[in-house]
Amino acid sequence: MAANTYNDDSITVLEGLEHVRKRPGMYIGSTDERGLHHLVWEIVDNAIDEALSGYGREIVLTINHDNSITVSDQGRGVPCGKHATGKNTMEIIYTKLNAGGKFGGNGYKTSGGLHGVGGSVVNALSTFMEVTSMREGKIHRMRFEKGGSIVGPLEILGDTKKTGTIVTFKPDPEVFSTTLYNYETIKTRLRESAFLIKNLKMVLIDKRSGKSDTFIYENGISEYVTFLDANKHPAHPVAYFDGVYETIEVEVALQFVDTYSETIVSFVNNVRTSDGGSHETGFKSALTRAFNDYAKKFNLLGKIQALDGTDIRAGMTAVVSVRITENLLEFEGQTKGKLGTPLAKTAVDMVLYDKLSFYLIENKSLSEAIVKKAIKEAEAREEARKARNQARLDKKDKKEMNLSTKLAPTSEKNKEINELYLVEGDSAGGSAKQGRDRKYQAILPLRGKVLNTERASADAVLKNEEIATMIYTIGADYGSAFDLKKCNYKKIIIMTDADDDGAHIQVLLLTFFFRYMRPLIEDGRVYIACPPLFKITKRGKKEEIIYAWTNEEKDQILAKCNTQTLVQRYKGLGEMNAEQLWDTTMNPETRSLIQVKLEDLSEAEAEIDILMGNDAMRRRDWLENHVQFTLEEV
Ligand code: 28G
Repeated sequence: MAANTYNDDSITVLEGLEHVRKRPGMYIGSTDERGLHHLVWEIVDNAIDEALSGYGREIVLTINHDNSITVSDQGRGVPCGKHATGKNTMEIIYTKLNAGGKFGGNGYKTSGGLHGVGGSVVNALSTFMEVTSMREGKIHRMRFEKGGSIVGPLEILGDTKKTGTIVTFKPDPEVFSTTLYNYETIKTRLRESAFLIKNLKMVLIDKRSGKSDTFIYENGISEYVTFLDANKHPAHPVAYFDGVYETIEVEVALQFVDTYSETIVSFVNNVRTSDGGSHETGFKSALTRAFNDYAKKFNLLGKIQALDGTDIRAGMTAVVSVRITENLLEFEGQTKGKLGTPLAKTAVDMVLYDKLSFYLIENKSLSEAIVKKAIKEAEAREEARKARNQARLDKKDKKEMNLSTKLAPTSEKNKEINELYLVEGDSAGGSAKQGRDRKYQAILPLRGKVLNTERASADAVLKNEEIATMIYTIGADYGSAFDLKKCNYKKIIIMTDADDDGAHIQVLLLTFFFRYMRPLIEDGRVYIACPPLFKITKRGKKEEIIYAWTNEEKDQILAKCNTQTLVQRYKGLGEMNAEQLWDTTMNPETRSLIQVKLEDLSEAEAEIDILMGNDAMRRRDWLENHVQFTLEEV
């Protein structure tokens, strides 16, 4: 029987794959949702590599009913001839670690070289994997089960004129904490690849829901910038620059819009560098130099010495993509999301400076407008700095910026436990002030809508009273000067009504923290309070009050009640008295808090401005997809 002939071989082969199953983290980072999706990226990257080598322009990814994944490409087909070892090459590629899939030795055609582990790792972590290779006129197929065991020899299924590879795999539930694939996650990634590789067609099909999307971009990263700037008002068509320095290929697309925030998304070999690195440094350097040289040349600076990079970049969206040969690749940082390669700085700087300088002269009115905006930003910063100094002086005078009327501070100073509640509305703020534990809970009521910091200039943001108060009470400055160590609070808790307005206020505050105090979010200090939706009063000898946070919970409670009950639906925090607010929402023993985490900060960065348009539904969607709400473990 065929299975027997394969048994001996599979034992030796499995030594490698067994290690993958024992220590999956070493190969795919984690075994949670992220690791689960990592399997998909590995297989898709192989298909992309084949396309980058010049074979096939279309990749189709199907999420099957059973959460297995099928990827197909139109490349040359995985080789399946006899390997030097006597086995067929396909078997080697999918059962030996680091063999095949990724093409070594032919320059920068790998997708990142970060996790280049490929098909065998995916095989090791799957309940089954099936590889079909169409080449040399035949359809070849091989199937593996339960972590890469060979079920039978390579089969020839028939003849074909096509070429390409089809891989299907099903992640092993014994390995992963979840095996449910997320359509949006895969969609975002495929779209990103399509943006990065001009004319690469990416098709996504979800058999579970019937959803489907196709991505193909003739103009690559220029269209990426257009996508990121949807809903904004561009000051000019996207500018695109490319060139090669030594062996490094550089592509930059950028656009200035009517808002003030800065978005830079960077890539190395089509892999996102979420912490930037030398290529981003080179980009910023070229931009600052080109604009300053231009401004000096045309006498636009006036009293100012030089423009600051951050001021120039206000309202700029840019995508920077470089391709580097494997021998030059260096990554830094804990998550290896930062490019180290020093030559990449020089490359981007050199390529961009010349071309951008030329562009600025060719587009004088635009260049002048950006320089003027940057000068205004610089002046605003200077004003804000003066205002801060003044505030410090005022504080010495015990005037405390007339904050004392609004902020109810904690009675004890303890950065390690103190909490700041940001409360929607004055009336809820009043209850919160009464109900709180004043030792360590501070209350700041917010009047009306919070300023949309995405749409406002740094100047306007800092002049806004609510925001100035927040910056002041948090006490750790903001922007590049933000210093987490100085933060006065361990937890910053957003407490709003559980309605649309409340959700809007949450997003506005998160946007502010994201743009001006990002380390707060990264450090997990930002929370959302969860007020209950229902108050159930049980009538009887002794009246008893029970709270419910969801409809289901309410129904369960009512089903268990045999006495007369009164159900009250809370419309807002204002309907709760101080004691109720403490019991349900502020008492650490009974409250539930949602910790705000951003799964992928650069993704959030790119989309937060789309989000800040006027569509409440899209905002909700975004929040649900991108902000991980994790219930605090008490
Ligand atoms: C559909 C999902 C994922 C792939 C290929 C094509 C070749 C290949 C893949 O070769 C072994 C090692 C270095 C050459 C290469 C075919 C050359 C000639 C290939 C994929 C052989 C790997 N003919 N397509 N691997 N190399 N698609 N899609 O995995 O020397 S993997």
